[in-house]
Amino acid sequence: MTTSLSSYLSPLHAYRTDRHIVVPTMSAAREWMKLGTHPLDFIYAPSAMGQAPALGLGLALARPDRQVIVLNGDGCQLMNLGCLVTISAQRVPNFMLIVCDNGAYEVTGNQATAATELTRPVDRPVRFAQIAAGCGIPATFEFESATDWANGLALALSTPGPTVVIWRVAVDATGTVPRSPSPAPARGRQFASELATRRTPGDLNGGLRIDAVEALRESREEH
Ligand SMILES: Cc1ncc(C[n+]2csc(CCOP(=O)(O)OP(=O)(O)O)c2C)c(N)n1
Ligand SMILES: [Mg+2]
Repeated sequence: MTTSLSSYLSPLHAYRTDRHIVVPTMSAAREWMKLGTHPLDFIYAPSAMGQAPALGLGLALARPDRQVIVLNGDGCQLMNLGCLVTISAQRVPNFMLIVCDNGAYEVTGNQATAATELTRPVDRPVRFAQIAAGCGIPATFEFESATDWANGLALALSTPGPTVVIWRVAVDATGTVPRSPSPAPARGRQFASELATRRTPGDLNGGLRIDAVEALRESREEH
């Protein structure tokens, strides 16, 4: 696997607008911050592995007018596979979970996960996209290269979610722990204030319209 995380992040960073809330964690948080952050980013850099998708799900439920993109580590995903079941049950069309699958716990020193093919029987691979589909996630995508991702990004982001995207990413041997950009409580307040005051563009990606999102929310509330 030779595709760097930053080469996947760059086209997403260029594509994102005020319609998107981005919640990056672990090595993705570190690399996303290097590209420059947006007021509607929430850098999730505590040690609570596996909880970023739940934060993103809550944001997607609360703000159907925005599209929420969570950038999760594969190790974090393994620590909370059950979040996929909760996410699919909630029918959030405006939610995308991206799993940065580097096969390792990069930020703590590149220890191999139990899912990486390097340590597993070759005939017993772990496929996150299949796990997501088996948990009822309606849209799953897997990308092996940043070029494929750059070409497929618009389609993936305009497909009604919840969506799970897997990036097969090279591990960065020099990877370090992401630093929280500032104290989390202050950032939380600032983020909430931006969400409350920043104008939301009229539709999501020109495809997912607000009225459709509202209709889905109403049908969800009926269940
Ligand atoms: C329960 C628990 N075990 C271990 C840790 C230490 N820890 C913090 S981040 C991390 C690795 C995260 O790996 P991954 O989600 O794959 O992200 P990557 O670093 O590869 O981007 C580990 C093991 C922790 N925070 N919590
Ligand atoms: Mg990892």
